[in-house]
Amino acid sequence: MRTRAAVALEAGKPLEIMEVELDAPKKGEVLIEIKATGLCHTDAFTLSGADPEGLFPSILGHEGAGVVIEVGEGVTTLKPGDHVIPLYTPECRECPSCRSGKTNLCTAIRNTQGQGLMPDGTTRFHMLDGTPIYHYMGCSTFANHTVMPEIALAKVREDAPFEKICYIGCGVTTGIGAVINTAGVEIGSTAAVFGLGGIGLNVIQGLRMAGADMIIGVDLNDDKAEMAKKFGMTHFVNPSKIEGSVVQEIVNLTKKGDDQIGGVDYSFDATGNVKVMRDALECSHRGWGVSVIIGVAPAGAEISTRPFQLVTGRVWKGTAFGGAKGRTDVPKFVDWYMDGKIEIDPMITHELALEEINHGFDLMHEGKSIRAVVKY
Ligand code: NAD
Ligand code: AHE
Ligand code: ZN
Repeated sequence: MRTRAAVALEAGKPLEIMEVELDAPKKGEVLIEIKATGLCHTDAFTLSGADPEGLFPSILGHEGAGVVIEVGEGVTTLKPGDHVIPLYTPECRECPSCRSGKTNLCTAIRNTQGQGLMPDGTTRFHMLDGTPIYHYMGCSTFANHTVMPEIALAKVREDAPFEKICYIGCGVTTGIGAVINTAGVEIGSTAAVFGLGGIGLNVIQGLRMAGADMIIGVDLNDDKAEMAKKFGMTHFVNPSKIEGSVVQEIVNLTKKGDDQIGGVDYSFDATGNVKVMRDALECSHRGWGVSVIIGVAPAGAEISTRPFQLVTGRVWKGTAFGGAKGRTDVPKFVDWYMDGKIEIDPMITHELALEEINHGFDLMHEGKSIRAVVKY
């Protein structure tokens, strides 16, 4: 069939809207009509050329929601008409990682996914002249239709609006999951969140749900503070507008009573900047502070700190998709949204047509959007 897509032809160039060919789903695969997709900073990161796994030409996008149109041979858990959220972290429930119960990082199809291919080693997308187009994170939601493995689709309730729940496909789950699954934040905790964008705001929302007392937001853009306050931020620090270091500022903010050491119980990097990751670790409390890396850093970037920071009890962790097991947890996030337990609507600051997708990335780079969503 033919479908419309925003194609990344080359690194650093705007996406091009064009008709592409999409093959029918093969064994274990499902054809989806994508109804809406969010624009995550990771899409911009890959388009920039900084992603070691970035491939071109490809169809980016990994934060979608849609409807099953057709299922391939052997598909048993989905049928045409089902509403689904694509999962860049699948859940096969059979691989050693899934069986371990210790991680959400299913390994069933990770190798081919990283090569922009379906599990059989080929692509379903082609240019009209037959040139293969790579898949992206196994999802490619910047196409009106896509083909995905059954194990990478979460079936969700049918009364949930696509243009809102697409955000659960990455940002919402990553941010809230980082707090609940990865950090395991307790009631009364203190926390610092670096980067108050589409991920950081969801970390803040997760911290409020977990019952954190002090939630310090850090961003270079003052405009991000207003929305963060609405989601539960109690203190704001703009590192470019303080006298000393951001680490010292946070340590001072958290000194209380006879605890004059200071530092937060939990910190989160949602910027992708390795210097910020270091600050996030070093502003966490001696003896027990836990710092979670969420941000994705460019090819070649490395983190560093004095080992003494870890010797003295701080823990450095990372999280992918908030530690969530997609087919199990994503339908629950959709229920939480529909039941009013989590908020999504205020964070979707822009709704665009596919033709306007490059404008959506401009808004992201200018710091003017939280989430822009393309509605097909
Ligand atoms: P975003 O662009 O919406 O937000 C980033 C925020 O960080 C912005 O508000 C920006 O002003 C702020 N910022 C940038 N540099 C800063 C600095 N030096 N100090 C303080 N603030 C700074 O991006 P997003 O969609 O929220 O994504 C955030 C990061 O999370 C990206 O690196 C993205 O690739 C990554 N990510 C990771 C996962 C995962 O599973 N680990 C999932 C989604 C996104
Ligand atoms: N391809 C990059 C890494 C990108 C990355 O870390 N992706 C996150 C999700 S970001 C979503 O917005 C992730 O889930 N990683 C786990 C995985 O298996 O990819 C690189 O550096 O090679
Ligand atoms: Zn993402």
